[in-house]
Amino acid sequence: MNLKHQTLGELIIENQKNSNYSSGELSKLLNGIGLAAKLVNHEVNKAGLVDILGGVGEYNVQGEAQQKLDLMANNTFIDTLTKREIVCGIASEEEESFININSLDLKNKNKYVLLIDPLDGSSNIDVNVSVGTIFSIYKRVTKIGTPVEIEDFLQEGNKQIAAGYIIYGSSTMLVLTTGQGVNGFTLNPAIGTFYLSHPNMRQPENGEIYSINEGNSAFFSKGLNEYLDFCKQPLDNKPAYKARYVGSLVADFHRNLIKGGIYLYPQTKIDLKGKLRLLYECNPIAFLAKQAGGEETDGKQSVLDIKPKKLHERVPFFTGSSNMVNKLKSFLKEEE
Ligand code: AHM
Ligand code: MG
Repeated sequence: MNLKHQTLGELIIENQKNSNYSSGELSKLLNGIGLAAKLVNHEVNKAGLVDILGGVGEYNVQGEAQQKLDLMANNTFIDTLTKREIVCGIASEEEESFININSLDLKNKNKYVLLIDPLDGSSNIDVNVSVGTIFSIYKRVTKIGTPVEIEDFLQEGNKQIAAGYIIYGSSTMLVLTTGQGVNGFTLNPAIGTFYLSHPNMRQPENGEIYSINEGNSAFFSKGLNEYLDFCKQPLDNKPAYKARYVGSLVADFHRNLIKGGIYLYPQTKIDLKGKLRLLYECNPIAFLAKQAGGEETDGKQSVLDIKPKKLHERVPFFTGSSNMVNKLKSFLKEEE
């Protein structure tokens, strides 16, 4: 079959034959994520039509105003996956603590836990700009059949079994890795099927785009500001790089994955750990970047090597085309 005619479901079944995870559990989980993504996509797409926009007047665990669609996406992913009994635990950026599905059902013998940012970039919802869902899957480390524990979630990113994102953009795409490269699927909304539109995605080694909230530059380190000056240095009478920043990690990463570029969310003198969450945002995106031939770092080490201490931990994060990230690292190293 022509690869481009393959669906997400077909590719999952095909991978199942070749992988160690042949029990079908991972396949069911990935299909469940695909289903929840379609439900969220449906709501996000009609957001302008119904009274669903705007905040709900509540604050999530990070102290940020929650949007109605944030809550809807959170509930949709949790309900869909809990009802299908395909995970033993879920941790969400929108929930203070992890959800123990085994304590609801002691017959639950599933071995995977899911970590999810149900609707990333939600400050963009009101202005019709792309938002996304980011997810990460690990094998639990505690005994199967018992309630999950915090250590099942606090694993290093390099232990991820699968990770991906859904971008609700001009078209809806699901981009996925199970550790054998990266594949991108585009949703055909007429029939509700994800088709393999971007097989074996590779991030160009070089790029011309840098993506950062430069409005914070007064609070950046000297080394980072010197790197940003370098990005703006003219080369052959034109600027070396273009600045492009959506303010939605999924959208900024997705563009840079395809075109080549670097995304930066550093620590600042005010936010010493940066803004992005290690478990829900940085680890899954870093896994995808590495699988696509790109690079990632927290400025000193791969984020995938960080042993998390808490669920909502934040880290500085830089990811993109390998040569661009390596160049950034040389500027950050000089200031150590
Ligand atoms: P969120 O999970 O609350 O949406 O925050 C994460 C988002 C990222 O998608 C984006 O890259 C970043 O926050 C933008 O932050 P800022 O507005 O500080 O530039
Ligand atoms: Mg987020």
